[in-house]
Amino acid sequence: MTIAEPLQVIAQDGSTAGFQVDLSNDALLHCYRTMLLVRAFDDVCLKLQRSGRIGFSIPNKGVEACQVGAASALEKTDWIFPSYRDFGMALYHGVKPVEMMHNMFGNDRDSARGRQMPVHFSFVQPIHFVSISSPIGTHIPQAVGAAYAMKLRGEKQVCLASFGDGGTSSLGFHSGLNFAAVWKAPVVFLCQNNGYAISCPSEEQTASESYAVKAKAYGMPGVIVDGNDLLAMRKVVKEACDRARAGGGPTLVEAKTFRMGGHSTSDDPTRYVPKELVESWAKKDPVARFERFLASRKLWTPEKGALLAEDCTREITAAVGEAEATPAPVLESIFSDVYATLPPHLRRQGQAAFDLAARVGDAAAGGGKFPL
Ligand SMILES: Cc1ncc(C[n+]2csc(CCOP(=O)(O)OP(=O)(O)O)c2C)c(N)n1
Repeated sequence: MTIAEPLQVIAQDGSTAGFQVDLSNDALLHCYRTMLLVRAFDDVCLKLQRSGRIGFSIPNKGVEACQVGAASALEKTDWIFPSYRDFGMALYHGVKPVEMMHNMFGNDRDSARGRQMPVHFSFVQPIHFVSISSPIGTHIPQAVGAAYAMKLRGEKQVCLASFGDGGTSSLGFHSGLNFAAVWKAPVVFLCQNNGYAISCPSEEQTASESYAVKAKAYGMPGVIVDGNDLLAMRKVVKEACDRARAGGGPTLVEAKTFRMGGHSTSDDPTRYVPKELVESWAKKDPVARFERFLASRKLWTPEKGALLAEDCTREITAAVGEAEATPAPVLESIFSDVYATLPPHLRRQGQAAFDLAARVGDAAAGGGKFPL
């Protein structure tokens, strides 16, 4: 069996062999800064978690171009059904790091007011970024349903459903792709194949020759793309969005990439990822490749890059200061925004909890801290 070569636009040396770049210099620099912001967010969150100030985070190092290139192909009216490793998609579209940081601390300004785990962001502005869902694959049929609704209403939006290689083993993947193709729903399925589902390598995940080939069985196009190449990602996701908007139905995009860190802050990848593999992918670092591309257009020097990286770290550090200083949600907020009229049994249970907190203090009643 031969596996198609992943589509590539930016060669390792940064050249693009006459490719027509459809982004302005400012837009290219915005993509670059977003990738640096993701890296800074990652670094700072790792330190926060290790020092016990937040409970949990998800590293994104290595997959930044995949997220940002895909996000750049979307319109602000489109909807993102993200995986938990898609920080760059939110940041690219203008979600402020501090809004994400409020969620990392589960404080009173977190959009879920502390009712979700850290990293489980949800935003309605400036783009619909649907709440990250921990159970793998559940958001895939949700994206299909939303896309089908858009089609029935005659709207021209697209849903992007993003998931990992492990996500392809979920029931949601199979039912979602099947119905999307049958209904010609305007949805783009992005499988970020980063080689592992926690410690499970791809060769134990599937016996198929690739993930993209699965598209054939459902009756939609499947494309393999270099996930460390921002412009190649943009190109294939944009083509898939255009087809979806024009009524041509869904596409499955397999982006080949690599996570250059742990699955989460609770994971130790040195126990299962061979050192040589990490070293070989480090040479294909997506941020360094984009820097070489920008340099070829006179948009980047090491000094400019260092200044921009410092600027991103400052922005993230300021976000931490603001989020950490924001109080935890008050206990009474557990039912806010949940019911129009609180059912009597919950009113009784809530009252019992509030009475307990009044007697023994909030800390004994939970204290709003994430228990990891
Ligand atoms: C239904 C379900 N089964 C198992 C888990 C535990 N789990 C959390 S992340 C993960 C691996 C997912 O890997 P992949 O989809 O490849 O995404 P990646 O983390 O590599 O980005 C698993 C098995 C879960 N969250 N949900």
